[in-house]
Amino acid sequence: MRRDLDHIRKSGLEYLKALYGDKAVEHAIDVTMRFKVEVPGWQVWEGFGGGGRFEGGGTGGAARSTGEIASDIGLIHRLTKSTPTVGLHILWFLSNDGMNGDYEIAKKVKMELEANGLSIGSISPTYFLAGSGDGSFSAQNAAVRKRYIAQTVLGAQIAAELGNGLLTLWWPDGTNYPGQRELQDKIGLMRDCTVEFWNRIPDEQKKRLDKVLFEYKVFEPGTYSTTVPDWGTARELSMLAGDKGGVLIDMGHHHHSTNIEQIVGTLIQFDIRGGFHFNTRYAADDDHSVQADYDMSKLFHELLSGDVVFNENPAKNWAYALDQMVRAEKRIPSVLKSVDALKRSIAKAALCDQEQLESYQKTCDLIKSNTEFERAILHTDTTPVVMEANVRQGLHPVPLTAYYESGYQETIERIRT
Ligand code: AFD
Ligand code: MN
Ligand code: MN
Repeated sequence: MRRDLDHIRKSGLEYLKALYGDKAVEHAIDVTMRFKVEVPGWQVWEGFGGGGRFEGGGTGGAARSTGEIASDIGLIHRLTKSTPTVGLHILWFLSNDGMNGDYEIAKKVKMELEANGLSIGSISPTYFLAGSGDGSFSAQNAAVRKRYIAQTVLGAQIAAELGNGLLTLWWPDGTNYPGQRELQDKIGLMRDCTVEFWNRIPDEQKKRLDKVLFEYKVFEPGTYSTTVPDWGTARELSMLAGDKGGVLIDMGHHHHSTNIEQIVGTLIQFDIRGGFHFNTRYAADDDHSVQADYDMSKLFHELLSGDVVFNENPAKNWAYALDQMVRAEKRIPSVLKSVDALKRSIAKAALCDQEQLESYQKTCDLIKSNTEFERAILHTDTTPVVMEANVRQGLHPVPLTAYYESGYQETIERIRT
């Protein structure tokens, strides 16, 4: 039965206005229309042998080239008006030999993206792949460290001159056994290489960089130790990158019980530049598409109340990107689902009656505070807000439906064999 989407949208908005008032609903619609999220190229990429970034055998239709990546994400942006930038991994997309990055290729990819209404987003040096068996910045072999430092300096140049000034750094460095390497040597080398790459970036490029975000991960691939395992280590390293250094929070990179919104609040209160890689993680890495769960809307409560999403000073705004890639799922639908989930979540946070909440907090009445917080951030279905935001932007109320009806998936599965 084809649902009457207009009736659902209009009656749903009436319900929400009864709950929160016209002004709050209009604010939530506005916030939902304005929110933008980067889609890194690997979200739609077939990867090595057609699967995830680490394995083969993925579903049909995944993009095989940067041109196809640009075409796929360009369609996602046309369907959502929420994904104008594309993140690029240097050795995956900007390299001829898988060992060194190539500025000329970056210029070509920039044109491919622009031809699809997109622009370059974050630049990620690739510290894994061939030659990183003993680590990258923490490798014992100076020639290995030198190669990765050079790639990072190139990444900064591409980010500054061709991109939006965003350089995002994640290292696989770690160990699998006690005694495999001296732990202090590894973090010491990481520190020294960070100082060296930052010193080698020309001042002109440093000025044009927006953020250099240091991503942490509690484990994987290292199972005994990870050299950058938490936000504290990431923060220490980021302070070596002058006033551009910050911390990148990847949802899937924490122990399950970690209170991530506490990390967000701390970074905001200490005025530390930040960014997100959004996904859902049930177990380990190779993260799944985003779900509009309580965690996600609690995060947006911190981000909106900390004014790091739509701050008038762009330097204060955090960088927002997806980071997911499960080989078993069709790529474009999983990204459209994630964009929808993020919009639902920010809309919940935007509906929260902060004034009422703070009045309860002042009385130290735990249940009143918690139930007021939950009213918007846990219990409210913001489908009508997202549908209205889409319709006002001239989009199909449900972009995923529009995609399925477009026939694009059948086409790419047919031609990308
Ligand atoms: C892996 C890492 C990290 C990184 C991503 C792209 O865990 O999340 O951001 O690959 O390099 O998922
Ligand atoms: Mn990540
Ligand atoms: Mn990850």
